[in-house]
Amino acid sequence: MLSITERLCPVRATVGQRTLVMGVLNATPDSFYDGGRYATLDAALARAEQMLAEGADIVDIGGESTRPGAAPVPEEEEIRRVIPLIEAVAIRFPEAVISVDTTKSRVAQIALQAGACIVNDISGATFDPHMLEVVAQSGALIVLMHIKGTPQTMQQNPTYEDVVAEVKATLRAHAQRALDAGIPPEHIWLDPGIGFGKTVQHNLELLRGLPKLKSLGLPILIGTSRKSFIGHILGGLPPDERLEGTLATLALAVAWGADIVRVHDVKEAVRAVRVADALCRG
Ligand code: YH5
Repeated sequence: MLSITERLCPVRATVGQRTLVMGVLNATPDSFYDGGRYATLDAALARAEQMLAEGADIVDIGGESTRPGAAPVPEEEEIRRVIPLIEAVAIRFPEAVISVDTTKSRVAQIALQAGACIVNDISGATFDPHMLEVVAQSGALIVLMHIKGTPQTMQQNPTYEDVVAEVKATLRAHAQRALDAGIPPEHIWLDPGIGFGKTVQHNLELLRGLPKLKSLGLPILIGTSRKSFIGHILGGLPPDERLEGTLATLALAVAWGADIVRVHDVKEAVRAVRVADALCRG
């Protein structure tokens, strides 16, 4: 079994050189249209294999739906959903870099023992007081995302005086807390949290304001994939019709300094960011 430090090598060597693609793998029961646990695990493993073959640098495995208004998932249920899949992916694909999408320190701790090396925390490590110590003592990398409120409340009339300035100040504070907890700067990525307590206009301002977030000096992850602001701009298109709009956001996010993009459509995203990288990074 590789250590967390060894598992992190490929991302540490490439981040900042080219745009990394994080593929979304949902371990929620509705995601693979199936009641039986083994069939579900098999379908999810097949999807992981496909994403890796399509060029995903990271596979992001989550068991809690963080869509607006979604009910929280109890810790034991999240563990039942996520840990067998992380273990299976880590064993079948020993080179895969796995992140766990969770806000719970116990889920993170078990996931890191099962083969994950990145914790993707949509709360910026604010929902669980033990998250930063778990990440610090394991040697894992953490993604600290901005959210206004909770997934239950975030879309209830979010307001900001200056969304870019407020998100930047919060992300700076999140990073400082992580540093104070003993996490090295090379193990901290920041994310403005597109769609998490933001209106369509806020999301657009945040993407346009990416160069200002870059001045925090840490890698920036952007998650726009299939999100509702894209459907809104395109006259109300449903999630499965938002690929082209997503690719437009990726190209500009790369131009404005995104280092990692989190996407559902790996093949298309890899092609888009490779071309954007060639244009932007020479
Ligand atoms: C993110 O931005 N997002 S889960 C609603 C949709 C489509 C997609 C159909 N986890 C992020 O992907 N982690 C999620 O409407 C994330 N950054 C990071 N770091 C939400 C999601 C989605 C929601």
